Amino acid sequence: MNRTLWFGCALVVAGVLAALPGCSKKPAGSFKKEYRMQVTVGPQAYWGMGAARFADLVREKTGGRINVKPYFGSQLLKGAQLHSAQMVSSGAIDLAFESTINASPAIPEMNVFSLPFFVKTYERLDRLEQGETGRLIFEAMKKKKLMPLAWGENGFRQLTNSKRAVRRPEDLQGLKIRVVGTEIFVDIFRGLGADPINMNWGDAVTAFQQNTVDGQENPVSILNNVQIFQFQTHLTIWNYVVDPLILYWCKKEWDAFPEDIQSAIRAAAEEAGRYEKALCRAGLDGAVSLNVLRDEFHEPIEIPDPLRRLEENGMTVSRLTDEEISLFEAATRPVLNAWITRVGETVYQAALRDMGVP
Ligand code: X2X
Repeated sequence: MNRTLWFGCALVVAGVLAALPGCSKKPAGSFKKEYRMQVTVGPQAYWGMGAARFADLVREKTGGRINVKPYFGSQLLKGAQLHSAQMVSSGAIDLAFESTINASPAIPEMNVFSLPFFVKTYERLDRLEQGETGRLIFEAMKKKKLMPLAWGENGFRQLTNSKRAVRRPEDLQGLKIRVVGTEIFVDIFRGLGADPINMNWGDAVTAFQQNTVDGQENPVSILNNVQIFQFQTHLTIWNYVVDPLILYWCKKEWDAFPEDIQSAIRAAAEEAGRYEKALCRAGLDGAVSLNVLRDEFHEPIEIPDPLRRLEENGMTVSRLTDEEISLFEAATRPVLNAWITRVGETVYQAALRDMGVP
């Protein structure tokens, strides 16, 4: 067969194969040069380190065929972190390692983690992720053209401010608190008598530095990351909401990957998620996560006791007692009740069952 004829036949065969149902998978070698990943925070935050680890693992496990590049600080969104799910769904961004808060405008079910004083403990959180609740959230994502790959974690969100120790709802009266731009946070802080202000994370960090807000709420890993103690010295540990992360990919793009690529990426996501979670929990769950980091990842951690580090840097830490928590719980009960319908009764009931709450 001469060369031209051979080439022509090969083209015809390739065309027929491509037209066959089930043959729409991308052939090896036709991947994008770079898959862009949205990440809200910077590379030094544990969340950012998890994103970088995922990119490394994907490269390693796909033999360099898939190149994921994290874009930190919501660069791809010009700071607008709440648009992440929508952008990944449309394929404008390939993937995200994103907070369930930031994805909640697209997936309202994710607000189950932001119901005030609902989840409270790591044990309950793990049950939600591994149970029916997690499954329902993943299903809701797929319907919105997002392919969930693994859970990560930002953590339980704690309150800091520059004015006074907050131990009771009345201590929050009139404090100007930066919150993420989703409605449930405004409802919670208004309900507690504070003055909540929506801001994207990049603007929030500037607001802390310039002292244009009195306080904010974020997990301790983020507090250490932005050295909040330089600007605000009162910390309230109250676990009032939890902030899991999910690593997700544009579903349309995902479905076109060959199976070996899908399983390599999934394995990378699971490993990176487990690593990132351990970083965020280290020193906050007894020895559990410190041991995971040491035994599985062989990595010493720089801050083995994140709360002590905040205290050593001048913060006063108010660890609320159960009685104190119950005052906040009562004060935010109307918000919780109002948001059950927004989360959806099915997910809410699944969450109660998963957590073993009667
Ligand atoms: O904006 C925040 O507070 C942050 C960084 O925690 C989230 O992305 C939800």
